[in-house]
Amino acid sequence: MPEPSFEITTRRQGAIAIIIIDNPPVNAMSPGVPGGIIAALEAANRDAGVQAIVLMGGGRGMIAGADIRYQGKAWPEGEKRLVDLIDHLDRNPKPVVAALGGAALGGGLEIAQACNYRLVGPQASLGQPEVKLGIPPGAGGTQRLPRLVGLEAASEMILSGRPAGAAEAVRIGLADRQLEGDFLEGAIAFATEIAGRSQHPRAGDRDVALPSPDFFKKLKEEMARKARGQTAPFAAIECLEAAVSLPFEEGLKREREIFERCAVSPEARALRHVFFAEKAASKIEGLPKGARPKPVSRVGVIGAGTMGRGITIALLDHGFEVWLAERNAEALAAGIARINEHYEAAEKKGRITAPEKAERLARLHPAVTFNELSGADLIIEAVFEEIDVKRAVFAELAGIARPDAILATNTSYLDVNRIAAAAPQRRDNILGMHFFSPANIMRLLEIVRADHSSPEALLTALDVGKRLGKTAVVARVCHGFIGNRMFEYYIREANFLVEEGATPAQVDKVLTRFGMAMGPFAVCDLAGLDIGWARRKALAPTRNLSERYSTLADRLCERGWFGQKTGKGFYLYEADQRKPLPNPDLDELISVSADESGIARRSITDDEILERCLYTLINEGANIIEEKIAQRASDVDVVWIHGYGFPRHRGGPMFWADDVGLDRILARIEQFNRTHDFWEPAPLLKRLAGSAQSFSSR
Ligand code: ZOZ
Ligand code: NAD
Repeated sequence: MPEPSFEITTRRQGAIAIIIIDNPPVNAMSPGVPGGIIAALEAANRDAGVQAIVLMGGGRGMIAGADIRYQGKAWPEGEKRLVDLIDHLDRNPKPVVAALGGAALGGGLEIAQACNYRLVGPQASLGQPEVKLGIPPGAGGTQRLPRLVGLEAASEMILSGRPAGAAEAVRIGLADRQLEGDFLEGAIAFATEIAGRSQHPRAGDRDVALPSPDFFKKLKEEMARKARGQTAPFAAIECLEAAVSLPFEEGLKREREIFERCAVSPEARALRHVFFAEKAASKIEGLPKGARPKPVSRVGVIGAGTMGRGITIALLDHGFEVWLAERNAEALAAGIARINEHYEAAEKKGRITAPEKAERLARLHPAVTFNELSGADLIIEAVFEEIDVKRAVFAELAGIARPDAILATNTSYLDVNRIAAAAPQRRDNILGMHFFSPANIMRLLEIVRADHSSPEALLTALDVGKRLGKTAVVARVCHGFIGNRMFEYYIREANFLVEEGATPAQVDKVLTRFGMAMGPFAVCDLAGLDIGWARRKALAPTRNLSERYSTLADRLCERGWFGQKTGKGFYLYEADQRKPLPNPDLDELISVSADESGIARRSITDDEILERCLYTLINEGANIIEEKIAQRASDVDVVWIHGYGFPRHRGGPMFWADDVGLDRILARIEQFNRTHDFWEPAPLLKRLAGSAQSFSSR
């Protein structure tokens, strides 16, 4: 861990001492910082000329809370902690004003709550995001926040982790005032105004009222639905109950006990891992120091199908100017009409206003020919998943696009190097930008680094992804990149299990109970079974015939059962309904498929389902890491959390594998391999398990 280099400085203006916390980049409470602030407070208390103290973050004005790198780890012996600072603030003899110009999160907001007054600047963002890290607030947040803003508002903030902006903070009583103009001057003026008062408010002196007798019961029911499988939200509710049932000091003690229990939980470790994994994902190895993204404001999108429309909406929602092209005028008009419908519906639901809708649509330009894309900084292709169609599009673009424009393909599986080779003179500026469906909603963006993709092209794609609010992960070229390549093994295993005796409903139940957003069969029905069928047919000539293959999904497609879109797939769907019902005709197909493969069907345990579906995922993840398709094991975790609904609180498949133990996973895979003879353990998994290492070391 790098040595923290922080500075706590005190300035004086008249009777006001201003303590500034500088611990770049986010002014977290690293070792030394709480102690430094306590020392500065004590010095200001000793100074007879000081009547009030302003406490604020330096730089962008943040106080980002605890240093997450130290959570769950030993704190340096003898070093003051965040809670010591908060205890100190709570009984500081001179009034303290927290001046919050930027984010005050977690422990940062708890510091502010222990101050007598809170001021916010227009950029302030005040939140208790701890449940997102698997812990309840642990430095008084669950006891002080309800006393400041009421139990309802406090519960909402603590259980959702959603930060409040400046205006909301003032409205709910979390902040005393929003400052306009010079922030420091405003804070000093406020401190001067309150300095002479004989009494200063203290959160702990207030009472907490219970909004209704069944308030906590309802909250627990709501969390049981929203936070399936997680413990931190329930721990936070326990703390909030203490705020109502116990005196303030007792409540603080109770909160601390609960916090300490949670800080070392598997959930907290997993969520901390994901926090840092997401930050790491945006770092590309081996780029020259001076490389910079190119500016992008005008984007061309080719193909107005499912993905092209979603990508266009995402771009319009985030301020880009978009030229949308299709293969003919009808397809273009149909695509534009669907985008209009999307915004109409969004307006009707109150998600956007009429002027916002008009402004977004004004930035959408139908491009009747590709020539109209000649001014674009970036062009994203989302045409049919056929290599020749895509290569023809890129060859045509080569003669039209600006020489420095970045050209991206949204292909799900195809070889981006072959696509780039269709425009060889531009191959440096070509890469994959693999969005997930629905592209305006799903957070994952796989950036596919082709052999010749330049640093600028990669950084531009990353920058655009960030501006779209996506979590981007860089992958190298292979069939299906990181996510879809692993998904194929996962689905294949789910099909094998059904052939052997499980039901789709049983498989889906086991995986959703584990925490997956949806089960594999429900996902296939949603995506459309025809998509996988088309790919299997295309790959049939090169398929290794010695490998086990389930014909089940093909049989469904042969009957025209494509899932939700046809009302029938692994499940049955009533008109306009998404609720999966049992498909009574499925059993027969399963039997035929099993008979043909010579499989005697048996009863399969939930444990076997979970192990086989997830271990095959992990096994392929290991191959992807070994082949350097993913830069690091944690990138695989980020892909699965943001693209495939893997439960965040389990840290992603590779983190979870480390937790289960790689030796155990290897032993089970070897056992399955003997029984079913279908997949080989990955060499990397064998090596790591054999040397008691983990994926986290990669
Ligand atoms: O970084 C954004 C953010 O939201 N950070 C997380 C803030 C958060 O979750 N704070 C709560 C922490 S938990 C807590 O405070 C409660 C607690 O433990 C109570 C303890 C009680 C003890 C009881 C004992 C019995 C933020 C909005 C702040 C800034 O966003 P930006 O987009 O401007 O910057 P990023 O996200 O790119 O971050 C820049 C670098 O800073 C690192 N970082 C951020 N927050 C951190 C942190 N490192 C340590 N601790 C934090 N809290 C971040 O990883 C990134 O690092 P690099 O290396 O990638 O540059
Ligand atoms: P789609 O069939 O819904 O849309 C493709 C569109 O491209 C059609 O509107 C078609 O008219 C248009 N088109 C075809 N050839 C064209 C050409 N030469 N010039 C201009 N337009 C042309 O397909 P989709 O689901 O949107 O998939 C598009 C791409 O995105 C594929 O590469 C696919 O693998 C990928 N993708 C799809 C999903 C998904 O879930 N649907 C997810 C991620 C990536």
